[in-house]
Parts: sequence; structure tokens; C-alpha cells
Amino acid sequence: MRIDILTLFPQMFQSPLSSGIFKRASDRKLVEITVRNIRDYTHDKHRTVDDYPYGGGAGMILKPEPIFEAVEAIKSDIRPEEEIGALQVVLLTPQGRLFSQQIALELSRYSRLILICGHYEGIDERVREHLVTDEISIGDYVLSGGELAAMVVVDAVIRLVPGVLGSAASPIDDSHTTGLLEYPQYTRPSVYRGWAVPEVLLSGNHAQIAKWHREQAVIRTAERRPELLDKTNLTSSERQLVEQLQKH
Ligand code: 6GU
Repeated sequence: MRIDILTLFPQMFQSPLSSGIFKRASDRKLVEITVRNIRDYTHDKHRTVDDYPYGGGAGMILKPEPIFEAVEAIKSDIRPEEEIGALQVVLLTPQGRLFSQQIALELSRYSRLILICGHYEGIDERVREHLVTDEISIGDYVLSGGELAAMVVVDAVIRLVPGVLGSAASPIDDSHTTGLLEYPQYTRPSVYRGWAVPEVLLSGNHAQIAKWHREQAVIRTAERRPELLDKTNLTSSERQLVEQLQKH
């Protein structure tokens, strides 16, 4: 998978991309991430990337030319054997569709992604209409730019690329893949400041432990994010458990 990020603030990506999952994915040559400065695609002396809005109003608007040229430059080096349909051009904007595990899974299936970091004051609408194929928001709050959102999206997407996570960790069991929040976890010591780890986890009885994990995940989800249960497959006894919890 190849991901190109277009931004006015490439230095924001330096530290995140050189640690953790990003580094691991690049080191293993599973994902190649390139950060490009939109300003490098301007032609004037002042390297102008924004301008006043037609019709007036507050703030500056990102000009279309550098963004079109940057995307076209990236597209032009797509190898002929690669399908152009395998490319998605994503604009990060608070006006986009709300990001979710489902969307991360969707994006992880493309071999090429171009992420454009928008800025809240705005971007010329022709970029949206004629260049971008998808618009994503990471939540109902306003960030000053799309950079942090792009990092969130890239993290969530690349960990789904086969081989990026170690074999031990599987994204199949993640919260939001099963539709349930994760169950509580413990490590040594078995008693800390008088607080004991639940007995069942020390029992060595794998069937009992699996049952407890599942039950705890259902309880936790019912208590914290009951709306997630609408989309989850629960057994009838699990449904009963949820109804019991909702009465209290
Ligand atoms: Cl993608 N961009 C900005 N600027 N703010 C956001 C966002 C994106 N998602 C939530 N808030």
C-alpha cells in the first residue's frame, strides 16, 4: 500500500511517522508513506497556497492549482500495471463522512491513497467536485487542520494491512470489529494494594475464561455504549443479560 499525504505542515508528521506502527509498517515494506508539501506545487515567487474567498467572508481559501498539480504528479507515476481504480483521493474535513472502523477497513483495501489535509477556513469547492473521491471527518469537533485527522486515519488503516501487526495481535478481536468494547484485562501481580484479579482468570479453565471475556465485553458495551449493541450479534442469553442491565 502506498499513501501520499498532502499538507501545508509536513513537519507535523515527522515524529509520528518515525515511531510505532508507522515505522513498523514502513520498515517491513508493507506500507510506503510520503508526506508532500502543497507549497512545493506552487509556481509564484511567494509560493502562494491560499487566497481571499470570492463573495467575501472571513478566512482564506486553499487555491485549487497546487492541490490539483500535486495529485496529478502523484497519479502520473502510478505504474501501468496498477489500476487507477485502486486509488482513493481523500479530503480530511469536518464536513466529511464520520470515520469508523468500517471505513478504515474499506480504505485498507486500496493499494494507493492520497490524503489531502484541508484547513477549516476552507478549500476551493472545485477540489471537492473534480479531484476528491471521498471526504472524511474524525468526529464532531473542529481541528485547525486535517493533519491530526490524517494521522488518525493512517494509523487505523495501516494496522489492518496484513502483516503490519504482529501475528499475536489480531485486529479481528478489536473493539468495533466485534461490535463490542473490549473486556477488562489484568497482568501481574495477582493482588495489588489489596485489589485482586478476578479469580476465573487465574483458573486456567479456558472455556470459563472465554465465557467471562465475552460476558464482560457485553456488560461493558451495555453500560458505556449501548447504541453499539444494535449492530452486534448477541445470543438470546446475552440479550437477556443486556435487558437485566438496562433495568438498573
Ligand atoms: Cl478531518 N479536519 C478538521 N479540520 N477538523 C476536524 C476533522 C477534520 N475531523 C473532525 N474535526
